[in-house]
Amino acid sequence: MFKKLLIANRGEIAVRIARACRELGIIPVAVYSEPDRTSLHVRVCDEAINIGPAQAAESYLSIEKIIDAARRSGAEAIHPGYGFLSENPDLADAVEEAGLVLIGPSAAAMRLMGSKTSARRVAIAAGAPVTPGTTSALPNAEEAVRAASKIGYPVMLKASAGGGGKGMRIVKSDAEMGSAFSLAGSEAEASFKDASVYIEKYIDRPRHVEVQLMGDRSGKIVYLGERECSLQRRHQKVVEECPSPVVSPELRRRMGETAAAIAAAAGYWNAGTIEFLLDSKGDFYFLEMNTRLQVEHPVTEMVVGRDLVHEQIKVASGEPLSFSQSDVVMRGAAIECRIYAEDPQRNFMPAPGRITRVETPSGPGVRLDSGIYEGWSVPMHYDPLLAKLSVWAENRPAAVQRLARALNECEIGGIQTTLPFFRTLVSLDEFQKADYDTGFIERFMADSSRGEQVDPVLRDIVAIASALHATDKAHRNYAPAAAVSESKWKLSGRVASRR
Ligand code: MV4
Repeated sequence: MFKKLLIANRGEIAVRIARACRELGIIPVAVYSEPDRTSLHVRVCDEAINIGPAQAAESYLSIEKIIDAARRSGAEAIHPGYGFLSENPDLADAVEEAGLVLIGPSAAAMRLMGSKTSARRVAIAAGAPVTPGTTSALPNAEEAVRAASKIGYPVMLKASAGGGGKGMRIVKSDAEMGSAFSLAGSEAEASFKDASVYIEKYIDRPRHVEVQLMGDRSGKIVYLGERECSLQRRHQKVVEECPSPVVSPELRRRMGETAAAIAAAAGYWNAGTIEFLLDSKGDFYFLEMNTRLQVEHPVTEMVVGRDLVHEQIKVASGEPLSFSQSDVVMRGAAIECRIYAEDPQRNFMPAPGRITRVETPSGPGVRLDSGIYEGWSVPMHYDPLLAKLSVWAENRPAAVQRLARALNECEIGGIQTTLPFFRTLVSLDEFQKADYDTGFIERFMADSSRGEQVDPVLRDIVAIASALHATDKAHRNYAPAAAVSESKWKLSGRVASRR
């Protein structure tokens, strides 16, 4: 096993990986950009290496700086987390070149699944259902019209290099194709430096259901159930659940076996996810593969009772998977909320700033993966994910109740967060009945009679309470000087009686 591991990431996921390192007896090494000098992930690691300025391109996205940091620290392995370099095959190549180990799949598997068109070819070869469409880029709009006539409108143009909904256009008729083709192409070029687009049949109001996989270097692949990720806003997941409330044991087995076959065809090892679209008839289609650990992995961990980061590290070091398909047992239900420094009342605008108060939820079935602390300032340079609140219970209704309880225990003061939005969301009939698709949040927020249920009064109360708390604490810190003749016991008794 590795003695030292470099975490090429920041925030809550870097803290999460450091925890796994501790549990495996591995020394975690942090990297940080200038504004992250005081970040939590730096505090929880044994060593921390400055890798440059705020701009990610010159720090967290610099392969050279990451490899150099690993060399200088003497780390033998690099965990890229999610985002940043996590799905960059050039990092995988550079890591190998440097004689280090990537906690991730091979560069070849990343390349194969990184292109949406080549991933579709792999899925088809594995016998997986894919949406009707092309498996290579279209040369021009005329070819797109020809392909659409075979598929039938509506269709979707997608960037071959895509992901995150960029370079994507719905096309409803021949007449729309010309402009949609050039718009999708230029958006793809701007986002991915690759203008190529392909075409797919459009699936109306799908659910997004993804299968978690783990594979080892011997080629063994195991699926660990699915996650329901349909609650999204502008292609950002907001809430994730395990299991999906709409997937039967039979459908789970079919999706799981399909996902494992796709990963096997790609020569995949490490944690990975196969995303599917699930239509209203219950048919599913391969969408894409994520060749990394995902943000929402905690809900799977809670339901299957296994630590995916432990497994990732063990598999990367050459150990076989510690369990088989028949060992995977799903129990209960888990739900995760992504707490962002964003203002739900202002169209989820990023809201960086100083955090003056943190009250963390706990108790039975509650897990908090956080990258913040009281007094820390959220930098404006990065994704504003602060923490993930996940709950587990015996069944979904109990998990929803527990989530409502845990959300009410949770306070983050000084900045706006998405917490008030979640408190409203859990109270909604549609959420309690799991009656939602990928368009639910946009429709809900656009409906002014409902979007305003995200309580602005509650928001102000939280702001006032935080300010009072900060003042009160400042006084308490100076109090001992005035109470110098009193015993600590009396003082603590007075504090207690004040509550
Ligand atoms: C689709 C689709 C409908 N039909 N493909 C969005 C992100 C990108 N990874 C793929 N996406 C979609 N692809 C076909 N053929 C609808 C979406 C989609 C979506 C998918 C999952 C979760 C949220 C979504 C929100 C809007 C559109």
